[in-house]
Amino acid sequence: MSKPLNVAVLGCGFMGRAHSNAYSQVNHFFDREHQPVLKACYAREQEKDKLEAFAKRWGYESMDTDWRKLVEREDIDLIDVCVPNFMHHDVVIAAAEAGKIIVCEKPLAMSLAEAQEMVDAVEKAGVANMVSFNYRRVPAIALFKQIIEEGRVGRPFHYRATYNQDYTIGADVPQGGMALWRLDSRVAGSGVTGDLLAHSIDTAEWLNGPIKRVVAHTETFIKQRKHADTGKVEKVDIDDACMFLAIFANGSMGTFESTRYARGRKNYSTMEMNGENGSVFFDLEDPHILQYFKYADPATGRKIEDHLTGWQRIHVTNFEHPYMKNWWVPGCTIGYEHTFINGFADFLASLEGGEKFMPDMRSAMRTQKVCDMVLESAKIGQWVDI
Ligand code: SOE
Repeated sequence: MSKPLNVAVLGCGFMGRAHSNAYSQVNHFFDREHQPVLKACYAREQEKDKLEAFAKRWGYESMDTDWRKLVEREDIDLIDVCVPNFMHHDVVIAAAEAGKIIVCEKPLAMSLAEAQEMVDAVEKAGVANMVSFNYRRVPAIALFKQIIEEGRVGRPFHYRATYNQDYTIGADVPQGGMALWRLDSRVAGSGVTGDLLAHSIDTAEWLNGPIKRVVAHTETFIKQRKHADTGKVEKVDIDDACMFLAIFANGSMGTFESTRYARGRKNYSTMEMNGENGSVFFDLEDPHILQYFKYADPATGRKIEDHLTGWQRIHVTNFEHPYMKNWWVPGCTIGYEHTFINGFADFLASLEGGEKFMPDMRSAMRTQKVCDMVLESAKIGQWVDI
């Protein structure tokens, strides 16, 4: 049985493209009742030409430069929020009040207070919702989770995450405007903490449980930049880099590092966990590989390390690996865009009575809280309890 799911995507930038592609592809690879239909798209009036080209390229039936009109349309079932962060709050609340299913890009909000209002609205309306922390749907990261659940890491001691890029090093890079709104705190909320560490925190708590305490330091290396909208040199208020230490509720210690000033690092997100029975390591710049070090048998705890033991590089493309039976034959890799397709496949399954989709907005609010506490700790220079 097939059921059309009429989608309106708000935003026609990087994420608008990633989501449009995922809606177009999901039914080609996963058996789901819901068939997303690209019904409408939105961008602001200043981007009308770009919106027209976007609508044509992806085959949207209609477009609008007033998002409220799309939220009010009876023939739209799902509102997908891919606009800059400062708009998430108002769009999500209006969409919840209109009874729409909601997909929202990360970070959920500009602050915990905003996130709380959004969660209240979606829970009051009882609408299905997802937040697109897409990296949980990288097969190798899902396998990381499986390995932990199988007891192969055992008692965890350390969790280590980095998320480094290098695209803002130049002093002549402007803040604001289409691609660089992430540098404008009024539009983005924060810098690397909300944009990049939110991903690392989401996966860290998913893999290793809740973070209890943090102590952070942030830095803004270039303190003034020309604003693309006003043409004036203005103060930069976002964090260019952030490092924090974390104590997890399970007693393990964590380090988190993120910067947009790591020359040569483009989308370098890594995570490593070291436990009593073994260790696991993942690097997003090598996304189909998961590294695993086996020390002890999870059933007995007995040492199995011997003269042949070493780090295994698992090529995560077998039918036994998460999501991979829906893709190609073993050995053929998938890429960045597939994480969004895998995510929508899980979300549609949850609409059809399957497992509850995570992270939903309540879960993403938790990540927002950790981000806010990290920034608070950097501000006061002290440990903060979450
Ligand atoms: C920008 O730095 C960015 O596009 C993030 O906003 C995404 O969430 C991340 O996945 C890649 O980098």
